[in-house]
Amino acid sequence: MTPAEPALAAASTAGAPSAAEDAKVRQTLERTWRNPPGLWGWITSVDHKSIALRYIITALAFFLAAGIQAALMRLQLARPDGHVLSPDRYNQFFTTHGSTMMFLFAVPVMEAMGLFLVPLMIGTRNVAFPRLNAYGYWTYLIGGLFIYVYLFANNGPDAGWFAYVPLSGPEFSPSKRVDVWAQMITFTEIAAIVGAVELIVTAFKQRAPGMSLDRVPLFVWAMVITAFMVLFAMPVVASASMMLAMDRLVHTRFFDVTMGGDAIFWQHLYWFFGHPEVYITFIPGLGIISSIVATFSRRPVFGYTAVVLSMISVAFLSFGLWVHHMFATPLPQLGQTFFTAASAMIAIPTGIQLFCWIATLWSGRPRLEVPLLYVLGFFVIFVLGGMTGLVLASVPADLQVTDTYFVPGHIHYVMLGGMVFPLLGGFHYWFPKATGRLLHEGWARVQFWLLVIGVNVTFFPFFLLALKGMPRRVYTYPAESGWGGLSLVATLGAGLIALSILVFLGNVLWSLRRGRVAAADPWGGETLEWATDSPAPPYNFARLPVVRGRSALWDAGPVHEVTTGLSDHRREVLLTTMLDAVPDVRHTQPSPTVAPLLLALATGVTLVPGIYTAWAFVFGPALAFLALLVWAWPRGAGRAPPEVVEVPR
Ligand code: HEM
Ligand SMILES: [Cu+2]
Repeated sequence: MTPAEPALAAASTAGAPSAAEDAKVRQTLERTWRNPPGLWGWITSVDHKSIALRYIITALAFFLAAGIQAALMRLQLARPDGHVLSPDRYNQFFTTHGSTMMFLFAVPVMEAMGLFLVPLMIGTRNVAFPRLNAYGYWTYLIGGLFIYVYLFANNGPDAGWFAYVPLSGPEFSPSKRVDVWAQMITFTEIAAIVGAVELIVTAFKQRAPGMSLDRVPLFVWAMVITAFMVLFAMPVVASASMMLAMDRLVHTRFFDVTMGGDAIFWQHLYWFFGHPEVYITFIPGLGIISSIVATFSRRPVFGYTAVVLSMISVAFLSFGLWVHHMFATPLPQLGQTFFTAASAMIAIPTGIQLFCWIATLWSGRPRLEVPLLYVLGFFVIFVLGGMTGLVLASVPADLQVTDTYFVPGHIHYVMLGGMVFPLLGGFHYWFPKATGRLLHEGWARVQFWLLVIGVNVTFFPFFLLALKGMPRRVYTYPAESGWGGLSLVATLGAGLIALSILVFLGNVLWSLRRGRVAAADPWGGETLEWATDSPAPPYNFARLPVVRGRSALWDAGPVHEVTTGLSDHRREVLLTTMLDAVPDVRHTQPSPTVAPLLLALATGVTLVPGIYTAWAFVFGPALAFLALLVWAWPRGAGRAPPEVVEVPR
């Protein structure tokens, strides 16, 4: 930023402009903020909504790909001695399915919800670093396509989603499969960190005047907390994956026990990330639930401070639990006890939030619309999953069920209940803000019930199979094992889940064209995203709103207050102070550019050949340097340089 100059214009509040004036302002803003037309516009966009929607669609595509693998695995396991998949394919599929769901679906889709909604909820026009945001998306896309190209070439990773050494090391996995996995981790972690930086800076520096920290919507809090977790967790796994790749490519010995390396060290690094990872996908879900609960019980969530503090304590605690994934390794007794206690403790802040939501619903006038249905589904399925987590957190029980079907049973209850249900609730809730139309309610209800039934019919038998001794990650089983009946039930359940997802996709496609047209605020919402049109225009708000209370829309007075003084002709955003959101400076944002795509391609040209030759780390960065030149090149003589103007307090 350049040093602040004396004020040119003040951000002040005024009454609503006349209709004619308003239309003219909107026209100018539209020209300033819209994406350029056509394919070029698509490639160069730096708009947070376009990029977030792209993220969401891409993540859903990966969800479908992983779902198809899941369906094939379930078909293979439907009967004893199945012949749908070879053992090798099965290994590739459970690894790619698990890795896709966690790295290419759950984390990116939740961050994308934040990238779409946070600027709208805090009343600003874009995220803080728009080009970096685009770079994050392209990097994620390349990393995801990379692993799928290899999977199609029958070279998908096959060492499980946590790639334990020594199995994943050079000795026992000599082909390129694990390198593909390790590099995919690096790609997606770069993207996740980029997204986190966007969310934190945007939420702390670009809130609308008046939105002091104690008025920040709970969803935004959830995304900020998640982003901080990403900043602490992702560098650890990205370093671990690079160490693994180096062990494999250039014969470092980080994890090689025979040469003084340490195999358990891999597990520590992986789970120091891996446990918080689960919460990185739940906490945004908690934010979504808070938004839905408030709107559909028509009152603010009970215990705002308690909810924020419990999300923060969940985040903190989740970094102190990772060893509960390693109870089957040699650990001192005291350590085991500590991690058991810490694991059980996380139930406390989670419980507090559940009670706050129940109190809100209890004291409000709940309307049982589809988004709220998903919240109720979350209550039931997530709580069941959480209780099976208590079993895994206690050492003697864990030693009995570790590496049995109990663990996939637990994973799927918590992930589907804690992440997929809130996400689907959020999709139904915010679909009008993204598209201008509502999803069809009847089909949405059909989808919901298919999913609730399907999830239980699929995954409850997993616990029973575990009690009958079925180990996880087996591609088949003999008829004498007695697992055939329950396995068949699980496969039929997976069919119901698939049907539910098909209904959802059909509903989306139908509603995009034929759905009921949505007004700006179809649900009577509490937060600022409902103050602007549906779908949100490229500039988000014609005049930035002013916030007078914790519930921005419900607490607004009879006079519609807005902020004036931002240029309509430049991509200006208003920066406000961190605690009180007092207008501080006006900052001009960059216009659309192809540089982020170029930099992401350079990243690809580093990391993909990097699994074959270390020279990639020489020529790749050279290309990245060229891309950065494009990025930083001063653009056109007539163009105003980014400008920062201080606003008088
Ligand atoms: C949509 C329905 C789903 C079905 C039918 C399904 C099915 C399966 C199956 C059959 C396995 C392999 C079990 C084994 O052989 O040990 C598996 C593993 C796994 N799934 Fe899913 N799954 C689904 C959704 C999800 C979701 C939404 C997530 C996370 C967001 C997820 C995460 C995982 C993970 C992490 C593993 C472990 C992979 C490993 O052992 O390395 N799954 N799933
Ligand atoms: Cu854990």
